[in-house]
Amino acid sequence: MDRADQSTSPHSTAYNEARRVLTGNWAGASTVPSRSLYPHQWSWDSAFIAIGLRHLWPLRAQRELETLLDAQWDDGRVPHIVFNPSVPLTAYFPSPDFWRSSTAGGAAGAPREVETSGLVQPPVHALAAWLTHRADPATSARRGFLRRVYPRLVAWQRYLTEARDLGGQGLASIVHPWESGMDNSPCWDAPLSRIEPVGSETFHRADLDHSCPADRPTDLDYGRYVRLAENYRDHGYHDGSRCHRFAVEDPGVNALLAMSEHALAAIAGALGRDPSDHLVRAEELTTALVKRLWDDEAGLFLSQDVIAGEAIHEYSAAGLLPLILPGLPDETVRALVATARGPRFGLGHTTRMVPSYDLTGASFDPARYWRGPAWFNVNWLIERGLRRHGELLLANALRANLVSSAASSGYAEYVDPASGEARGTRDFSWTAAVTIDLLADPPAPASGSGIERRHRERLVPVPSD
Ligand code: 9WN
Repeated sequence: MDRADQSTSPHSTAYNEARRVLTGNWAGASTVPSRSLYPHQWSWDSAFIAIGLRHLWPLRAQRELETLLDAQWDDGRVPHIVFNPSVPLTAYFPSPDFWRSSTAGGAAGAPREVETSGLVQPPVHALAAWLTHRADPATSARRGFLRRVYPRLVAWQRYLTEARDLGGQGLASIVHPWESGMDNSPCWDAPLSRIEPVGSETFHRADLDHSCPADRPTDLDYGRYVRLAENYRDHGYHDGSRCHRFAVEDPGVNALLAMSEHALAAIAGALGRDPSDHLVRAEELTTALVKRLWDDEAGLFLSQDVIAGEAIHEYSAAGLLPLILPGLPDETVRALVATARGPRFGLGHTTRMVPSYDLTGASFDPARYWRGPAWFNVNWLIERGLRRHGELLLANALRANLVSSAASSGYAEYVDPASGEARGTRDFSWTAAVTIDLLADPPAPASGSGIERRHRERLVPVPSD
C-alpha cells in the first residue's frame, strides 16, 4: 500500500512531488539516482533512497537494499555501481566494459551474473536496513529481511575495517575520490596531484551530455580518476597497503562505519543475537576517529593522507559528519556545532544548508561539484546529528530549509548553499527520499540550548532510532 495515501500522512505538495520523483526513478528492482545522469544503481544513493521509500512502500525499500546486496563481492565489498544491462554502454562513463568486474574482479569474488564497479561508497546501508525494518516490522519479519541482510552487512563492514585498514590505525581508507561519495572535494587535490592523469582523448565523458561543465569536475580530474580506477582494476581489485597510490582516511566514511556498527547492534538485538560485539566495534571506531582525525585548532575532523602520512588541511562537510555518532565526547560535539555555525559553514547565519566545503577556503566554488554546493543527503545526516545531540533549534531550522530548498529547486542534485538555487540534475532520488523522510517524521519541540539538554537527557533519540 502507498502510505502517502493514508489520511495520517503529510499531504504537502513537497511530499507528493518527492513521491513523484521516486516513482519515476524506480527501475523495477532498484531506483536510479537520476534518469539522465546516473542510469544505474548507486550504493550510498540506494541507502538514502530506501530511507525515503520506507515511508511510501516499505517492501520496495527492502528490495532496493536487497538488489544492491545481491551484487556484493565474496570479499565483502558492496560495489559503488550495479550496472543495468539494458542501459546502453554510452549512457554512463565509466561503463561496465571499463570496470570488467566479472573477469578482472574474479579473484576478489566479484559476482559473475551482474556487472559492477570495483570501488565502494560510504557505508550507510546498515542504518538504512534498520530504519527500513522499523517502518514495517511485520513485513520485514515475514520476509526474513533482517535475517537475510544481516550477514551481508556484517561482511561489508568487515571488508572496510579489515581489508581497508591501510593505515593500520583502526580506520578504513578510501582508495579513490569516488569512494568518499564527495568526488571532487578539495580534500583530494593534494593526494590526487601525485597521480599522473590519462589523456582526456582516451575517454568520453557522458556526464557532460547532461550537465553544465562549470558544475562538474574538470577533464584533468577525470584523467586522474580514470588512472586510479584502471590501476585498481589491473591489479585485480586487490587491496593491500602497497597496492594503492591514493589512500585516505575520510572522517565521513569512518563516522558512517561507526554508525553502522550501532545499527548492526540494533539489528542483532532484533534477531535475538548478542549485540555487544558491534557496540565494542562502534566504540573502537569512534575512539580511533577522534584520536586520529580530530583537529583541535580547526574544530573539525580532517582527512588523513595515509600515503603521505599527514593530515589534509582542507575543511569539508565530511568533517562534521561524526556528529551522527552517539559516543562523541561533549567537548568535540560543542566544537563541531560551533564550526558548523561559524564562518566556514555559516549554518544559521550565511547559509541555508551546510556547504560541502569551507566558505572561506581558497578552492570554494558554490557551483562546482563538492567544492561548495550543499547536498541533501549530507544535510540530512547533519540534521540527524544535531538532533541526536540536542541541538533542536538548529536541527529544526536546517530541516525546514532542506525541505523548502528541495521543493523549490525541483529536487535538485545539489544547491547553492546560501541562496538554495538549483544545481546539477533535477528530480534527483536521494533529494526526494530524504525530503520524504523529514516530512514523515515530524520534528520534536525545541526549547533551551543543546548541550545542557544533552546532559539532562544523556541521549536524545532521533526519529525512528
Ligand atoms: C561517481 C550517484 C553518484 C553519487 C556520488 C556523486 C556522483 C558519480 C559521478 O553521483 O558520483 O560515482 O559520476 O559523478 O558524487 O556521491 O553517489 O548519484
